[in-house]
Amino acid sequence: SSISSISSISSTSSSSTSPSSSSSSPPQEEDRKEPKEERVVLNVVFALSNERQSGLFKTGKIFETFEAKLLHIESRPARKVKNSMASDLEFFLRCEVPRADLEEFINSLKRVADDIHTFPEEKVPWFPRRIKELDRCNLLITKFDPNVDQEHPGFSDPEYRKRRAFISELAFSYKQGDPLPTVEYTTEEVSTWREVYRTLRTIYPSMACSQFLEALQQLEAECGYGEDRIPQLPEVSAFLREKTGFQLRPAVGLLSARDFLASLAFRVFQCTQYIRHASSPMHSPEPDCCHELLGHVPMLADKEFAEFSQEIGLASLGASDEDIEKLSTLYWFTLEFGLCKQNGGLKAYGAGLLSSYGELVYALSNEAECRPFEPEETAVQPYQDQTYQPVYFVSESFEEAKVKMREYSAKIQRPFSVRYDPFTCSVEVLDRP
Ligand code: HBI
Ligand code: NLE
Ligand code: FE
Repeated sequence: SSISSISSISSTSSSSTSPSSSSSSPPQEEDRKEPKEERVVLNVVFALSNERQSGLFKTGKIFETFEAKLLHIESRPARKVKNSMASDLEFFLRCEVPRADLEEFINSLKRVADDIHTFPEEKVPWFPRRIKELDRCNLLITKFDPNVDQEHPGFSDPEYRKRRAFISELAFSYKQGDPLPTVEYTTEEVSTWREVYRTLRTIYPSMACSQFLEALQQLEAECGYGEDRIPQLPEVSAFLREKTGFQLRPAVGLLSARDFLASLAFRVFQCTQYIRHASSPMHSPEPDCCHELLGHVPMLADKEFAEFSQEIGLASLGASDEDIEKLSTLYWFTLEFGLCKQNGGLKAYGAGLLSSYGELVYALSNEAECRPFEPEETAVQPYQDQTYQPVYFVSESFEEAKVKMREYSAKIQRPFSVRYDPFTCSVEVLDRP
């Protein structure tokens, strides 16, 4: 191996943001916090002439002083040192150092070695490379959870909370490749579904985009969609696989944007199985099975939407926190709350609109503010996740939204690029030259 091909995207225990996957309960945000003293990974290359080779052992002392951790060391014959002899050596070290001591650490090394070069390593957040690693992408955001959020209509309903805990258990223990769990829904749950389905069904023909209407018709004909029963994950996932290669996996609840987006890169959609509280069928701030099955699933059955979704997912892998924030805002204003022009009228294609009677009617009324979709501007628009959106973004066509989004994603800076390999269901990571 050669020193010039140093990879800058490996992760160490302190630079990885991934939790351990062994526990069956989902990791909380706490688990991913950085250790108190921030440490950085540094690549160091230096040469030692034959006479100064003892300098290598002096570096050991420096490591000790700064509590630096050696991660890798290799040597090779030196190339460019002045008057170099065949026995002169060049060393490559990869090490972890407290950020506060970085400068002093490098200065100390300079005193014992010749021709020293250092490259701080860019910190890339952990991301899944294989579909199996989605088992680690389950960071739960509990802000709208009925156990935490006092505004949640289920907060003061112990029966509802118990039921939610039971259904969550199915998703907690799920591992990629397991058969998808089914839920025996109660009469009350089915009647909530019925109300949601029936009211939305009446306004879809005039308010939903054509791709949605077409897919919904197919779901009704081939996949048991209708007001009398809540469709189950195995049948819906099989349907999507045939249409676009998307598959479902059960999710405990609202996931972090990073984990949620990462699964899209693999054409996996994280799907909640519980249903909203019976007292608020027309709007829920958190995702539930009505949102997933009525809002997302029909859109994911469309080839172009599926591609759009996967592309946002791929753009998110290993992105910085700031870029994740922007990508999830873009996701929010397109795939969740997007509007587009069709046959001279405004139609909804965002899943958050297509699963909420209240907001769908509002978004297409004269009261709502609409602006043209421009990724650079949309990405920094504050959004509302408790109630209706203050603004909606309109695309000329779905094609246009996808192309603009693609141009935006191409500008995100990452020290590598990714490519999805559908044969192995894995992400290839290509270092930029
Ligand atoms: N989690 N389970 C689940 N379902 C979603 O639809 C969802 C999510 N987490 C984040 C999210 N959607 C988005 O709104 C963006 O933050 C990516
Ligand atoms: N507000 C949506 C609904 O009521 O179905 C859910 C949005 C989830 C992000
Ligand atoms: Fe959603």
